[in-house]
Amino acid sequence: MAENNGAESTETHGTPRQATPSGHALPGAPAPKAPAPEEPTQPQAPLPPASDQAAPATVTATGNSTGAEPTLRAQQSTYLTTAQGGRLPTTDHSLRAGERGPVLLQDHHLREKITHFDHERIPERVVHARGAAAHGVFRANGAAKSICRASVFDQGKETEVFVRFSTVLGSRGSADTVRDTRGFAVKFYTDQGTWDLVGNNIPVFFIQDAIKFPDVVHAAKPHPTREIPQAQSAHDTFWDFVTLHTEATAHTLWNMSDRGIPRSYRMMEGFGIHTFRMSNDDGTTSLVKFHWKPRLGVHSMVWEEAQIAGGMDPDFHRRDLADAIESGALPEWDLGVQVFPDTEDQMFEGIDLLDPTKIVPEELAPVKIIGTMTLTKNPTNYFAETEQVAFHPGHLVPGIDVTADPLLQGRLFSYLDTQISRLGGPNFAQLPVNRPHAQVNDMQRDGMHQSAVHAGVAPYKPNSLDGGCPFFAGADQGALIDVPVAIKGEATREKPASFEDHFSQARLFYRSLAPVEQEHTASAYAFELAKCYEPVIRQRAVDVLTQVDQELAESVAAKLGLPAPGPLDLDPVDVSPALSQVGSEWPVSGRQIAVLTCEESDPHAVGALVDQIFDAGLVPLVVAPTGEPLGGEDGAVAIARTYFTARSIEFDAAVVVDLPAEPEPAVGVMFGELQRQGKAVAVLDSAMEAAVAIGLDREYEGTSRIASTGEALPALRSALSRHRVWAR
Ligand code: HDE
Repeated sequence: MAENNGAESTETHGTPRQATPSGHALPGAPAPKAPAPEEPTQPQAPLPPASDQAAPATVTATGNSTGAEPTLRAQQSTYLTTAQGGRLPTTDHSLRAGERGPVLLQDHHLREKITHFDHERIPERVVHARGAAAHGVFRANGAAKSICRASVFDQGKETEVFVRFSTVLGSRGSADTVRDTRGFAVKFYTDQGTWDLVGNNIPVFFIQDAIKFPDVVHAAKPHPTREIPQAQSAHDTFWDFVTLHTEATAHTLWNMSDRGIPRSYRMMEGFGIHTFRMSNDDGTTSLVKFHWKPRLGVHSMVWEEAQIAGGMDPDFHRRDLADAIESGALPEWDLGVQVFPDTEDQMFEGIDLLDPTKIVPEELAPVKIIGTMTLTKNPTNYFAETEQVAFHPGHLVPGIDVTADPLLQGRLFSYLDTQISRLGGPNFAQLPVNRPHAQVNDMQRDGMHQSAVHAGVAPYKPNSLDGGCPFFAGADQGALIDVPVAIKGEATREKPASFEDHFSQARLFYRSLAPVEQEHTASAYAFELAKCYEPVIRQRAVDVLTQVDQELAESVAAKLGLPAPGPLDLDPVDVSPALSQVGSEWPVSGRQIAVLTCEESDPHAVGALVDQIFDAGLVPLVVAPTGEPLGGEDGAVAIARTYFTARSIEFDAAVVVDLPAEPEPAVGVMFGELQRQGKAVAVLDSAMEAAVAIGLDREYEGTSRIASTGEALPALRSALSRHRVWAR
């Protein structure tokens, strides 16, 4: 229970009293300028909520709210100034003793400019360093209200969010398209305080206990000797760890599957992984697992695309997210929960809900949709927002609580700790992107980078000098009341028997995949293991796979030239069709379509096709031999790429309108890639022979012959909505 909600309190609520020059409070002393408000004796209605990212109770020395206009505050003057506001006549010439003489130490602008520059970088995140983010809004549909009292789930309620997607292993400048898990962290700025749902795109984790986190990260990061490989799991130490800690088998399998190389952040699922505890208005509790379901479906690259993109466009995912938002193709996800009874053993259908290496198949516990998130705005400044944002799985609101999952418990310690060093002290909650949109009145004071000017003299409780402020809230004022949970047992470093099964869920995942996905997974294992220098590690990895699936173990062994495992006696598992990405149809909005042309192409026909593609909500990229617009300057069709700069990875499908009479080799390479990557190609009759001559296979399942450009989109749509021509 809260200690006090005002009624029996001896404390009074009011504006802090004025301090004397010596710092002592003078009860009831008037403010120097404005007349002092009368000091109330009871808790009052809160002030109106701060506007977007406004600073709660944070006042500058000049009396302005620092948060109300964060961007204005950063760039207030039309003139270039020093950091102290002195206007500058130049910033290109340092002060020198004569035109050719030495630079003078007294040049403050020079020293200030270079000193600030010297300190522009902060330490990158120890994991998840490479990320991209966006602002958005979450709209609740009311379906969670019966199980959760958090106001963010009130029917129709809109809550602002900031979302950061990331890779895990690479440094800040590494490629987006590497094989890795992706972070999916959402900050909900709710009116009851900030709630962070800090998840991943894979629903299981490598380890069951946070105490192993430094070990798995040391194993996965570049080798300490040569600091290679960057952003890769294809190396000895990673495979050494995951084969010796077999609880990592399921997560490793997910990483080796197509889930490890998403097509776009917009096309990833997100998972809270751990089980959380929700409580409703009556105090009834339920256990839940969170799922984000992308409206565009879950889609991946093929390995060849990921590799080419790593060289051609290492910022592929970052660009894709920002372009989509800028063009109005706003990414959307439904948020859902799997709900389980909060039983004493916290098990469901034999699955330990506290084991973060396990999922509960959706077929056993359907995902109930409780709201939708739309990303609406790109960050204004990468450093200020995407880099400085600080998520924490312990940022919770009333009605959402943690469980005893030992991985989650360790995370609750780690995030704040790492942020204190990454963000240079304990006051990073005052940074605009981290400020709650609920009102803040804490008793934390001082520290590095303190930018609030706190009034009053008594940041402790109870106090009689600051009018007793701030007050405690009770449940009816939306206080964070801990759910009483019985804890019993002896302190032990043992793990429960239910954590011993390391393979059945890996098997469940693998057997739920379509054959083409299984093939990709086996190839990924072979690729990564072939990069390991130590034969013993390759063999051990195959040995682990013999606990998962006969065919997978055989296939990987064959690809590595290792002996085939003998017949295996593995328990059968039920499959979960929801885990496969193949077979469904999805909206095609935002997909990129190449329009291949030559210098003589009819600008009207190409222009009409470009319009049709735009009208259908897709993005045309016209490719031509040179950058000269088609049809001359008037009524021209702009050229997005030349054959020299274009590469297959940018397109989800292609329309061949014309080809140059003597195409450069890059065009043939593009056809080969489009086919290998299972992308649909619509070819005008008139261009078919030329296309076949340079490598298009007319028997390829994805090739369609069209008589006019008007037939292009209908010909491509079905393959696009399935993401790929899977029968390639
Ligand atoms: Fe994290 N993780 N993590 N993690 N994590 C961090 O916090 C940690 C885990 C996740 O975009 C760090 O501010 C431990 C699981 C995301 O800013 C750090 C353990 C899941 C992000 C940290 C885990 C995640 C992080 C590094 C094992 C999915 C990026 C920088 C117990 C549910 C958030 C930072 C962003 C970041 C610790 C495991 C998700 C070091 C100790 C499981 C999405 O505190």
